Amino acid sequence: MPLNIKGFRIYPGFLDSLRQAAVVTDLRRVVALAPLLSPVTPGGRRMSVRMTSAGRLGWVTDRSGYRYQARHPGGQGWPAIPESVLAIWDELSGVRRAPDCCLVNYYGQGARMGMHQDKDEGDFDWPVVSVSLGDEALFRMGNPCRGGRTESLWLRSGDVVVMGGAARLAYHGIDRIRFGSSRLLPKGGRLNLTLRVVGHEKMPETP
Ligand code: MD3
Ligand code: FE
Repeated sequence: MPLNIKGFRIYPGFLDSLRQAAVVTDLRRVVALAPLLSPVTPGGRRMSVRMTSAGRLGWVTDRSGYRYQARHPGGQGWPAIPESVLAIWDELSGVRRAPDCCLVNYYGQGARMGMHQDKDEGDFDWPVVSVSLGDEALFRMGNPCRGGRTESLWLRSGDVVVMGGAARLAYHGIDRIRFGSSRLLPKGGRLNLTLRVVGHEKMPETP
């Protein structure tokens, strides 16, 4: 059965191989300025996905919690979101403001991402645009509450997903990748970009 969650739109093969390669070239500069990190969750577990960000704000996690912040943990500001990536947002997001954050997720062999909601942003009314590059990934989409039935689909290199409306707060995750299924990245693996409007930064909890 196809995914039929209001607000979930998939554009299979939206980026041709030339555009995929151009985005990867631009991401090499992002990763050179803001190296990929192996983040640790507030519960103390190291994530298997490596991450960095571009844009005004980047998403980070450590023992102090999940948040957006203006600097890479190394101290430098985040690099700008490449034009090749902003163009995808402009074509598909349906909104006229720029994203604040491009979260860059790298999945090496065996990496996965457990079911979660994206709710560290200040405003959930804006869409999220996700770009898949490299190896195929088994994506799982659930409901706005934990549990219930889920649906799975393979995301392939060049696919773009737009999450808006009810889908924006649905639980989702990546169960596994097919390491070596794409030749886009010479060393294999998968890159996923998520473009987000963060709005105002979430304030630390006041005791
Ligand atoms: C559904 N990334 O970075 S992208 C994430 O492939 C994340 O790396 C996955 O979940 C990945 O938070 C999935 C598809 C996606 C992105 C954002 C969403 C699905 C979403 C936000 C709300 C609902
Ligand atoms: Fe997510």
